[in-house]
Amino acid sequence: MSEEKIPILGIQNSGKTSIIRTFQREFKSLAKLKPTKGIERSKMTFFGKDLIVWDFGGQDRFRKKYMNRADVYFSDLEQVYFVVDIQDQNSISDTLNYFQMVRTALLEYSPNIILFILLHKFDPGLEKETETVEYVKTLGEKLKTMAHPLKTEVIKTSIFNPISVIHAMSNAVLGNNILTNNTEVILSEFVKNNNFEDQIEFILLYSEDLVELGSYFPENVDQTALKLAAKEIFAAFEPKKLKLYAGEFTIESEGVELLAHRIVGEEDQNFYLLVGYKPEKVYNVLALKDSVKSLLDHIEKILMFF
Ligand SMILES: Nc1nc2c(ncn2[C@@H]2O[C@H](COP(=O)(O)OP(=O)(O)OP(=O)(O)O)[C@@H](O)[C@H]2O)c(=O)[nH]1
Ligand SMILES: [Mg+2]
Repeated sequence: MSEEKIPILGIQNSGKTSIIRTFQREFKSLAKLKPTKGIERSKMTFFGKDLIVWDFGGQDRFRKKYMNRADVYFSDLEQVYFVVDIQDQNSISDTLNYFQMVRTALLEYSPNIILFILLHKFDPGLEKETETVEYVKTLGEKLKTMAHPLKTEVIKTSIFNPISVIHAMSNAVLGNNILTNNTEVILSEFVKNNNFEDQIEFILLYSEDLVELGSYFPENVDQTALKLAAKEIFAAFEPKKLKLYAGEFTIESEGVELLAHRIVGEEDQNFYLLVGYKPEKVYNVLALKDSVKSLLDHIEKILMFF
């Protein structure tokens, strides 16, 4: 099977290497990262699909090299990530210049790609700062316009909210996958049909290796709660620990209760459905748990085709 190449671009210090390490759950290495020299490749395998993530070190001298050999670096791609540091407004003109160059190269060598624009370092808490939110929104729109006619998707990420990084990177692993599209629909219909809008904080469906296969978030998702829940999720997903748990368990973290179910799929692959809710907002916890069980049946059937 051929390997898919996924480039991650952006200027120096924007957070590319941190994003890759977070996706690989190498949290310990985050504290001691050095600037990336040239291109660093890391190989990952998910669902039998081999990916090579190309971490394009972002210092100016390297950027020039990539652009001089654009035919080599930017041909035959399906998707590209471009990382923007939203906290460093001084570097934004540098970022926009680089973005423009990358766009030109992609239009020439891989015009059908999806360009994922990561508005990065959108750390938990920033969603409460009106000015930052406005700035980030405008920046996202500007980049989308600049990228035209390339297909784009704008995603906010932060290494302090690992779920946001997994969410963004799962696109690379799964591509434009029918299963994930279906799962998204099923999860949001589940919430709507049961009138759970005000009760459920989030729903996540993960594979064993923590690729997100689908998610539900309400419009005004509480980032702080999610971050805390994420910590618990990652603790629970340590492979050794996981064995201790039965098919179903709950975790409570700072007011968010996490209902976790393991689904065993074909060839003994594990999948996890995580439903986060605040008990004080739920009218009837037992009824909620029952509904989640029926959702599980539904998802189980779909996973069989995956
Ligand atoms: N606040 C905040 N800091 C971050 C985040 N992600 C990365 N950083 C910090 O940003 C700095 C640069 O991160 P790197 O991942 O090394 O950046 P890079 O894009 O790989 O840089 P080059 O290799 O030089 O191209 C480090 O100090 C990280 O700790 C984030 O989500 N929030
Ligand atoms: Mg780096």
